[in-house]
Amino acid sequence: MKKAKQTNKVVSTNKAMNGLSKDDIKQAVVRHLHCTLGTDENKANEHAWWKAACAAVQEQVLERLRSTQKAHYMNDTRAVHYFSAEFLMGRLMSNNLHNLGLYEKTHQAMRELGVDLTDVMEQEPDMALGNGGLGRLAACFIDSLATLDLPAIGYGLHYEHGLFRQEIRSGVQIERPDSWRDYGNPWEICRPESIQEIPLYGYVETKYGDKGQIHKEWHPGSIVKGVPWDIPVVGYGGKTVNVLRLWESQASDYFNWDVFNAGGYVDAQRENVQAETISKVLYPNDETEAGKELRLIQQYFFCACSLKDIIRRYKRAHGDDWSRFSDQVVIQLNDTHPAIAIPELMRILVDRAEMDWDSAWKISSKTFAYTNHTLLPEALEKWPARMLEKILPRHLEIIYEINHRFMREVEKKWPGDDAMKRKLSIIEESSEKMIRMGNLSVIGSFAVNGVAEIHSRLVKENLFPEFEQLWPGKLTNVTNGITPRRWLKACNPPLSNLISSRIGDQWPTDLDKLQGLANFADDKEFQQQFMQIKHDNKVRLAAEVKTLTGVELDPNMIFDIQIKRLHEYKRQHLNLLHILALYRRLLENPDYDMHPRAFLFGAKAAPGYKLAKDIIYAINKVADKINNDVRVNHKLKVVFLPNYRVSLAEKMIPAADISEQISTAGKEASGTGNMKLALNGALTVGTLDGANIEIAEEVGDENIFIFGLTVEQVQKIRKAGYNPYDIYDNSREIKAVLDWLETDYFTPGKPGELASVKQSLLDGGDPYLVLADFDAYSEAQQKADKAYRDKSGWARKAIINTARMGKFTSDRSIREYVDRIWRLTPCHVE
Ligand code: NBG
Repeated sequence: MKKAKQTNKVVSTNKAMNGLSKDDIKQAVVRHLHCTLGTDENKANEHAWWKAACAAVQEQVLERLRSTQKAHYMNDTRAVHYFSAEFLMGRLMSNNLHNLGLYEKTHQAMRELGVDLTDVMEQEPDMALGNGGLGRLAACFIDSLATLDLPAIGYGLHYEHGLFRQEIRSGVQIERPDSWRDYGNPWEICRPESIQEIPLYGYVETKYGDKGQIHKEWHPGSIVKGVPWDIPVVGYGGKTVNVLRLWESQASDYFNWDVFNAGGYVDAQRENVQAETISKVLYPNDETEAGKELRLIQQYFFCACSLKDIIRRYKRAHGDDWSRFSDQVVIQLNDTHPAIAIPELMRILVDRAEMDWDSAWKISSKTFAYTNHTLLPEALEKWPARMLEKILPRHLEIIYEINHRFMREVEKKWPGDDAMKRKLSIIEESSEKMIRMGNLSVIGSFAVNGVAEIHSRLVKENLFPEFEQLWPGKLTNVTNGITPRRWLKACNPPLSNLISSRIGDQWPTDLDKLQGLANFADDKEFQQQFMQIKHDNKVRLAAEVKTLTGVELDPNMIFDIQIKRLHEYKRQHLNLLHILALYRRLLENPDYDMHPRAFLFGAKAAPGYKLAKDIIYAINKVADKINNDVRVNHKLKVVFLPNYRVSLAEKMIPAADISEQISTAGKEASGTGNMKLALNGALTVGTLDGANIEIAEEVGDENIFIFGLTVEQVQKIRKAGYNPYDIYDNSREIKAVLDWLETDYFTPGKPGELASVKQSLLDGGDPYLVLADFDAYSEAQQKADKAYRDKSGWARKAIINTARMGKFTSDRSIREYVDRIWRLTPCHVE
C-alpha cells in the first residue's frame, strides 16, 4: 500500500478543544445523561453524573485520537511500543480534563448543573493495574510520550481485577478483590476487529525440506483469544492522543484437531489453564518473583498479542518486506516481565517468515531494549525449563539456540573460561534447570538501562559486569521521572496556581522553569502564601484521615509521610522504631522538646509476605496506643491510611511536610514517590539511595536531611560480618524499644503479637541494617524537627525543593530514551 509521505512539521492549535465553551460542555453532559445513561438531571446520582461527564470528555478525546492515528499512519512513523505487565493509571478524569485544558470550564459547567466536579470525580475507581513504582512509571511515561507528540503505544494486560483493595480490620491487612470495571469503564474501547489468537502448550514437530533443511512446526495444544481494549492517553495540550492497548483473554472456539488426532486432546485440555483466567488478576507481588505458571502464561499472552498487533500494522505499510522492521519498531521491555517477547519474535521470523537465523537475530536484537528496575535477587525472574517446555515448547528450543550462539561469543572473548560461561549463560544448571530472564533480556536487547545513576552503576558493577565488558556502552542510565501534570498541576491546584502567578504557566511542559521560584525563596509574602497552601492541604488531608480512620490530626503538626509498598528494604519498621523511641522519650520526659508530629503511612503488603503484614499490624497497634494516650497525643500521632493507591497519593502528597525515603543504600533502584513529594514542597529525610542522591544534588545539602550508611559502607559492614546484637546490647534506647514490642503494651493481653518484628532485626540478622542506621536516622529527624521550628527557614527550604525538581519530569526521562535509545521524531498532529 502506497501512502502520501508528509513532513512532520504541521502544528496547529486544537480548535475543538479551545473552541469548546462552558455551555457546550453543559449540553454534552446533559445529552449523555439523557441519551447514554437514560436518566435526567433530577434523577441522576453522582455516579451517573460522573459517567455522563466522562462521556462528554471522551467525545473530545476520541476526535483527537482519530487525528493522531491518521497522522501517524500518513507519516509512517517509527514508534516505541512500551511492553509492561503493569500500568498503574489511577483515575483518568481529572488528568484528562487538565491535559485537554478543560478543567476550569468543566468545573463551572458542572457547578451550573448543580453538581460539584470534585465529588463527581470521587466516583471514578482507580485503574490499579500495577503494584507500585514500576507500573506508575509506565503510566507517567505514556503521559510524557503523548505530551511530547511521540508515536507510542503502551501494551499490557487488561486485568479484570487490579491490585487488591486493602482493608484494615483490628490492625490486620485484609485483601479484597478490586473490581474497577464492575460498572463499566467509560474510558476504554473494545476493538474486536483486532482480536488475536494465541497458541499455548502442545509439541514441536521437526520437518525436513527436500534439500534437507530443517523446519520446526509448533502444534499448540490450545488457543486463547486476545481481545484488545484501548484506553486513550491524552497528551498535555490535547494534541496527541496515543493509546494504551490492554489484552483480555477469552476462550477461543478453536478446536485443535492436530492434538486431538494425536491422542493428546484430553491431556492437553487437562493441562490447560482456563483461557479466561489468564487476564483475571494482577499478581500482587512487588519485586518478588512468584514463579507461577499462570504468570508466565500472562506474560507470553500479552507479548504474543502485542507482537502480532505490531506486525499486522507493519505489514499493512510494508507488506512482507521485513528489512525496515527495526527502523519502524522499537520495543521497550519494562523489566524482564515481557522478555518472552524476544524468543516470540524470533519464532515468528524463523518459523513463520522462514528467515535464516542470523537475519532474524539481526532484526530482533535491533528491536528490543530493556529496563532493569531492581537488583533484589528475589525479583530476578527465572523460569524452570520444564515449565517453559510444557507451555511454550518451541520458545524453549529458541532460547537454547540463542544461548548456544551466545556461548560461542563468550568463548571467543574468554577462551576456555567455563566459570564465565556458567555465569553468563541464559540457562542456570542448578538442581532444576532454570531460564534466567535477565540474561536473556540483556543478550536480546540493543540497550539496557537502569533507572537512577547509582542503580545503573550497580547494574554495571555488580549485576552484569561481564556484559559491560563484552558490549561496552550497551548498559546505560536513564533516571526516572514523574509527570508534573498529574503530580503537581492536577493534584495540587492551589500550589499550581500560585506557581503560575509567579513564573507563568509554561512549567507543566518545561519543568526547569520552576527554577524561577528560587527567586522568591526569601520573599516573605511568597513564603507565607506557599506555606498557607501547604496548611490548607493539610487541613483537607486531616479531614480525609478523620473520615477514613476516625483519628483527628492537628494541621499544625508536622505531617511526616511514608507512602510506598511495604517492604523490609524500604524500612517502614525503621520509621516505626523511631516513633517508639519518641513515644518513650515523651513518657520518660513529658517536656521532651519536639515539635508535634503526625506520622502517616500508606502501604500494601504482598498477601504472602508475612513479615510485611506483621509490620502493618505493628504500625496499627502502636498507632492505637499512641493516639489514645493523652500523655503524648498532643505531640505525637500515628496514622495508617488503608488502601493506599494513586488517588490517595494525590491527596497525601500535597499535604506532606516530610517525605520518608529511608531504604537501605543500594536497594531502592530509584524511587519516584521521593520526586512527587519534593515537587510538592516536602523535605526529604532519606538515605543515599536511588534517586535520593540526585534529588540531594539538585536541592543542595541544606535542603534535605540525608543520613545513614552509603552503599560502600553497607558492603563493608556486610563483609566484616554484621551482628545486630552488638547494637542492641549497646544502645539503651534500641534495646528498650525492641523489648517493648515483645510485651503486651500495644496488644493488651496478647504479648508477643509484635515479636516477629523484633525477631527479624535480631535473630533474623537484620538483613536491611535497620539497627545500624537507627541512630543516624534519629539524628536526622532531630535536625528536621529543629529546622521546622524556623518557619521562614523551612518555607525557604520547601520552596527550593519545588524549584529544583525540574530534572525529575518524566519528559526529561523520555527525551533521554528518545535521543539515546529509541531515536524517535515527534509527529505533530493537526
Ligand atoms: C521499582 C523500584 C523503584 C523504581 C521503580 C521504577 C520494581 C521491580 N522496581 O525504586 O523498586 O522507582 O521500579 O523504576 O518494581
